[in-house]
Amino acid sequence: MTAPGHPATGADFVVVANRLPVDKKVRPDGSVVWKRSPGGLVTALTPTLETRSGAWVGWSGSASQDGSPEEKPDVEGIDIHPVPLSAAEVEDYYEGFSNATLWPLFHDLLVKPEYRHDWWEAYVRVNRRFAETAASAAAPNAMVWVQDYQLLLVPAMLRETRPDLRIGFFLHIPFPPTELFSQLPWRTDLLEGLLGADLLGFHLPGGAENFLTLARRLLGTRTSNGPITAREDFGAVEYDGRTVKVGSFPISIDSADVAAQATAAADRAVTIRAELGDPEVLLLGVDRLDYTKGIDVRLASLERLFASGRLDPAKTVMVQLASPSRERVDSYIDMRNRIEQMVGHLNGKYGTVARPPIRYLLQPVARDELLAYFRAADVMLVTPMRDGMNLVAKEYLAARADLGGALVLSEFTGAAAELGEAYLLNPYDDRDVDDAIEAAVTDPAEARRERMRILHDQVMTNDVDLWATSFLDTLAADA
Ligand code: ADQ
Repeated sequence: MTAPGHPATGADFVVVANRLPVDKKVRPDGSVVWKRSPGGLVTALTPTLETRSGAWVGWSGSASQDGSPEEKPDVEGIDIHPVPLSAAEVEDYYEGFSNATLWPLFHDLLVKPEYRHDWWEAYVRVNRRFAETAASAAAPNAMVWVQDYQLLLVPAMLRETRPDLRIGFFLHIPFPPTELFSQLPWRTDLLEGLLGADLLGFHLPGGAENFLTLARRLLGTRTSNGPITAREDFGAVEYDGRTVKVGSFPISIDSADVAAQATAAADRAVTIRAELGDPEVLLLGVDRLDYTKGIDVRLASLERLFASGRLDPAKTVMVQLASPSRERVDSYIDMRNRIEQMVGHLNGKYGTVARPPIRYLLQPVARDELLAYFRAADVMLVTPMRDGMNLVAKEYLAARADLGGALVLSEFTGAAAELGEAYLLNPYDDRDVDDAIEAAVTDPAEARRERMRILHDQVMTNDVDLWATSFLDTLAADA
């Protein structure tokens, strides 16, 4: 029987994410083309979307003229439901509340968050639009999986109109401790928004525990207090006559696919090294251009290592591949200027005209080319000040089926919890950063290979399918 107001048909499994798995491009002549975007989330969820009747609710990535409904792109196997955003909503909900309030607050206040009531109002309005679209897409008793910090209010909004649904939520970024989260003028609204879910997933047990503490302190709810472990031991919050499960599900990548593609790119890797003048040491950084990623940390360390003679700039090349991100947000403009200045300074001081030690690209690199760089690099530098997980580290490890290379990894990434054999460092400690990079370059080949053997195996075993399946099985249990 169909409950009143519910669609008679609809999808059994609905993903709700800020972005659709396709990007809308408007050509100069005004015509529209949709391009499939090869994001990790799409790869992770495609098998589930294809085996059930699956739908995806999200924004196309470009502002609508007047908030008018979007046309529906045709994507094989997935029923796409675009959520239109006006230019003002992109500014206030996306660039504003999501990326200039929540993002810095959830990343240890690396820049100062702005608390603006007009941004909050847009966030509430847009979250409601996502929830309404999801409600109309979902079949009775469907499973709905809401993704990430742009949509914290959607679980409760969805439950209000569709109590029949099984609702999961996963946070892709760190979840902060009470002392930071409590700065938010809308802290209880956001907690109540999340508690509309049946299952709340975080990368690390620490994020899940922060959530339980906040629910207890700010809402006075009863919560479990036993330990939480990845995919096995869960926490619980008693709220509104229901039990909300809280757990740790470290995300990963399609490891087998990355390994196979990287092996196929082995020849290109040799060419890349030749194009760079066959340096003795090739260091690599690959990041969205974001102040959380610590690109400045690694550049500052190189300056010290060159200045002290611990690394020879004539024999070392560092390639930094950065993809443009959130280009209209002020803190991103400032950081880009700082990084470009550091690159110029290092090349000016330590390079020759023929051979600058730093090669910097600010453009997305094609997937096969990226994998060839992973395969070519002697040392991968992953040095964030804070990162929920960091998939680049895992992609690099999967790409090294040859057991070559070495990973330098910040302790402040979620990935560090699983990758203890990496050259771990504290990005706030200059000497520790320098020592870790130097060790990764100079340790005996056999020691580096042994570390890589363990790390490569870890990533091959714990892949994105394990992440998605363990979350969805936990969500389906006790339904
Ligand atoms: P991000 O902050 O975007 O993700 P990350 O996990 O490293 O960070 O993923 C970035 C992706 O973009 C990787 O697949 C990488 O290969 C790709 N990429 C980066 N630079 C590129 C370039 N120059 N060219 C082409 N591709 C590039 C958020 C959280 C993370 C969390 C993920 C998933 O901030 O902590 O790991 O979500 O949950």
